[in-house]
Amino acid sequence: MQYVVLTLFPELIQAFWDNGILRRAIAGGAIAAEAIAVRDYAEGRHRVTDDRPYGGGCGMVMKPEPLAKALRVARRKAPEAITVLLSPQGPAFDQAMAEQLARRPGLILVCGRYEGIDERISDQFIEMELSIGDFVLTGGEVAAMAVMDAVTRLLPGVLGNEDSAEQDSFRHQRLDHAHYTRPPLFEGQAVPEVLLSGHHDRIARWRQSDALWRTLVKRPDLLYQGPLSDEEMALLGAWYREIERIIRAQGGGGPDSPPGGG
Ligand code: 9D3
Repeated sequence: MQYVVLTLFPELIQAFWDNGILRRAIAGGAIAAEAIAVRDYAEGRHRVTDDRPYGGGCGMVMKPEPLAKALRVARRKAPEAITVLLSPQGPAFDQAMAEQLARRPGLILVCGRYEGIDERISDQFIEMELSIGDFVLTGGEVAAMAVMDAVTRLLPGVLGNEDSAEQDSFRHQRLDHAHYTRPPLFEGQAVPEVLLSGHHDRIARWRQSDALWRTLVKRPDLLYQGPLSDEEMALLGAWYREIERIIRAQGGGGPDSPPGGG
């Protein structure tokens, strides 16, 4: 995977590549990464990259000429890559999109600053736009880093454990179960006993149950998005019957009976 990032803040992107999994992925040859400083392609002593918007209004717009020059350099370096603009107007980046992008040979990631880039650059060069969610950033760099982070960990050989990325993709419509490590008692809080039992099948069942419970409570929307497995149906059914028993033990007539038992 080849990343080329166009940015006014190459040091920001370089710091991201210089640490953690990304650094290892570069050292191991799974990815190649290069930042292009758009300012290097701007003219004049001050190398101005922005200008006032035609039609007036507040804020500045990234000038087209430096971006066009930088993009032509990027395409020469990564001729197979798709050109992506990080933009609040794009569709929201998700795990399915990360999986699709991970199958491509390269990504040219264009980071806007100010109010955005001149529309003629979008028309001429941009093949795809991506947002990372409905909140306002100051530019595309943090979004580009999020995309590269999510894509890189899916590439073959990047996570030491070959199947951990794949495990995620099977489970990505469920939240993870809780995690614990030593000590067994921390500030009065014990680790669930089953995890210390060594019964691997009971542990697997506890984890599936915990993951489903957390999904139900924190992200019920995920349970509407795909089918529940037979095991999940059984777990949900057991909780449902338990909740019914608790309500009946209160003297209530069930979920539709009036508050306070009538
Ligand atoms: C007048 C409206 N502008 C400011 C509120 C629009 C605007 C322009 C540029 C808002 C944000 C930005 C900079 N953001 C990005 O470049 C960006 C982004 C984001 O802000 N949120 C989520 N994903 C992304 S991807 C790129």
